[in-house]
Amino acid sequence: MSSKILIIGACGQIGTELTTKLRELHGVDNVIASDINTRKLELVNSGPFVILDAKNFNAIKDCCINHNIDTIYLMAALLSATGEKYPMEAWDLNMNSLFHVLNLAKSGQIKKVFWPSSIAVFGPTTPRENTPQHTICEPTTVYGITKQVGERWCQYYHDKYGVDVRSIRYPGIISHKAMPGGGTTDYAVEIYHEAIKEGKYESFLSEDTNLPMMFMDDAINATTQIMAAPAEDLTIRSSYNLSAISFTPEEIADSIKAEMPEFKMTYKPDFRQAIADSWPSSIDDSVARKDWNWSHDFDLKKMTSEMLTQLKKKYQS
Ligand code: VAH
Repeated sequence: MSSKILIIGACGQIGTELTTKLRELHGVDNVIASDINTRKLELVNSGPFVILDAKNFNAIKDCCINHNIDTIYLMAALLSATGEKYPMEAWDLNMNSLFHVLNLAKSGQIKKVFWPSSIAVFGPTTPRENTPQHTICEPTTVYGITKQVGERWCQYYHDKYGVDVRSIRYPGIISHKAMPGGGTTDYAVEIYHEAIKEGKYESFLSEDTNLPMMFMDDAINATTQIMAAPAEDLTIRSSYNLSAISFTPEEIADSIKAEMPEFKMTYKPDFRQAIADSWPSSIDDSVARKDWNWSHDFDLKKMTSEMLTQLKKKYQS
């Protein structure tokens, strides 16, 4: 029997595309999308949608009971840049939403949980190149702290209560269907939109800031793959390292110039530079590749081609 799925934070950058994919896999009526408001009307009108506050335990529990939910994808969070502006709000949302979902799983109300972590769990003392699955994690952002502590709680609830929670340390994610919000890697999405609209972009990270990144299709595939994997194959219950490509603002600008020679790039680093400088530049995801056969599909050239093609349709139609 198909899962009955609740996506919390369905209107976000990942949630938007995850909702579409899960509805393709499980059937529209088996995937309840939810968010704190109805800011994405096309999502609200594309299938079952409920307004849900990720910080409200009773509201989440009632939703699970009313819709007979057995699986939750918890995608709501305040990201790295926003978390530095509103630290207590980031702690409240990122941590309490996780506790609510883990406790619903512990009580048996739901059977399976997906919770996204991030390369933001790493900090300036983490080995920067080919960062291993098990290493030093001393994050310097509130967002990174919530992800590091969240991973510990996921491991605890799995080991202590048998909760089937699965997690991925997403790198920066690039997509064209929904804008990211409040992230340090958002420049890698904004640049494509500005290239089409203005033919130029001013990067808030310096030209040589090398960060792990991934095209959305790869991120969505990884998410559905880990959730479909046999539980006995999963050796990591904190969160899996995941990697695809790493690039600098200069390299993504050059990939755009290869298709749009007139594109102009300038650099004006802001407060997000210090966040980016605390993160690794490449990730070792060999454990994910071994445990659940993960592999990425998009390199920088292929991603740029897809982004420019899709955004030209959006802005030039
Ligand atoms: C952010 N996009 O920039 C998120 C992500 C690795 C970065 O977690 O905060």
